[in-house]
Amino acid sequence: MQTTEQLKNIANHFAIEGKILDIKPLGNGLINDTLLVTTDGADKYVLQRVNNAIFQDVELLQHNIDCATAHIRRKLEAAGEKDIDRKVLRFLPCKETGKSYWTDGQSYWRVSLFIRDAFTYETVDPKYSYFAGKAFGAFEAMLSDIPDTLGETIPDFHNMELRARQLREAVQADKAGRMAQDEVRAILADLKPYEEEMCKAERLYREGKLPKRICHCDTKVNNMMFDAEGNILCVIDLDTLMPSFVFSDFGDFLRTAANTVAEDDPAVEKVDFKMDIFEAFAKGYLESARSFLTPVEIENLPYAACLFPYMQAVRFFADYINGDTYYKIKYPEHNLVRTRNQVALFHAALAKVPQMKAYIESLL
Ligand code: GN1
Ligand code: MG
Repeated sequence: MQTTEQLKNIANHFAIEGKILDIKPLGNGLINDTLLVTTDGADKYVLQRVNNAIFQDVELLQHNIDCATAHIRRKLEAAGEKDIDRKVLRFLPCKETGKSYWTDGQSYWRVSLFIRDAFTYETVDPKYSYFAGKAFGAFEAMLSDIPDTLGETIPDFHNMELRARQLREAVQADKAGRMAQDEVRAILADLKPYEEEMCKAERLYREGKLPKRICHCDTKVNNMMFDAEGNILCVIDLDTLMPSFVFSDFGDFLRTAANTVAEDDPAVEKVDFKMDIFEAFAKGYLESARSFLTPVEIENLPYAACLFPYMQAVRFFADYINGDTYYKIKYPEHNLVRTRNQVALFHAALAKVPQMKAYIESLL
C-alpha cells in the first residue's frame, strides 16, 4: 500500500478543489481499494484503485460509468431534481488526459465526489427495503433507453453456467489441496443437484425468451447510499454496471438484505431468508420496473432470489478451493465460512419459493 504522501500525489492528478489534508480507508469493499480524501475546501472525495486483475479492461469500465452517470444526470436534470451531485456519482477528470481515470501504467485510479450526509448500511428493515426496490427499479428504468453501447466489464459475470464450470475446474486443479477436506466434498455434493435448475436463465436467454438489460450487478445493501430520512440517494460501486438479466439486481440485493445475518457470519444455524424484506423489496421494485419487465422476468423473480445465494456460494467456494485468490479474506477459512453461510441461505430461500410466488402474484 502507498504512503499518504504517494496517495496525495495520485489524487492530485485529478481536478480536486482545495489542498488535500488527509487520506484514509473507507468502506467494506471486497475488490477495490477505497479511500476518503479530506481537503481544506468544502468537498470531500473518494479515491479508488480499481482492481485491474479483476477488471481487466478499465477503459471499457470507465466508458460504461461515464455514459451511465451522464445519462442519469441528464434524466435527473430534465425531471427538475435538485441536489443532483448526491443522486448520481460524479467522477473528476484527470488534469492531464481529461479521462475519468489516471494510470501509472500498472494501477488505475479514479476520484469521485464524496456524497455528503449520506449513509450506507449492512442491513435494512422492510421500509428501507421498499425504498431500495423502488430505487433499483428506477435505476434500471433510467438506463433502459441509454443510447450508448455498454460492454461487459467482467465477461459473463453473472453467467451461472460459467460459475459452475469454474467450480468444476477449481475442483479438478485442487491447487490448494483443499479437496482432501471432508466438508469441502460434502458442500460440493450438496450444491450439485441444483446446478441445472440454477442455470435456467442462460437457457431462457439462448431460447430468446429472456433479454439482457443494463443492470448494476452488485446490488449489495452496502452499495447504496441513503439520506438521513431513509430515502435512497444513489447507488454506488458501478464497476459491474453492464448488460445482464434483471435477476442480477433483484437477486443480489435480497442475498444480502434478506439474510438474517451477514454473508460471512459463521453461525449458519442463524441464517434465514426474511420474507418481510423480500415482500417490501419486490413491491418497490415492481412499482418502478413493472412497465418494462416481461412476464418471464416477473415470473422468475423467486428463482432470482435463490440463484444469487447459490451463485455466490459457488463463487466463494471456488475461491476457497483455488487458495483464496479473488476475494479479500481476513482469516484463512473466511471463504469457507462465507460458502457455508450462502449455502444455508440458498436452502432457506428455496424453501420459501411458493410463498414468494404467491406474494408476487398478489401484486399483479
Ligand atoms: C464483490 O466489491 P464488492 O465487495 O461490492 C463482488 C460481488 C460479490 C460480493 C460478495 C466484482 O463485491 O460480485 O457479490 O463481493 N464483486 C466482484 O460480497 O466480483
Ligand atoms: Mg461495494
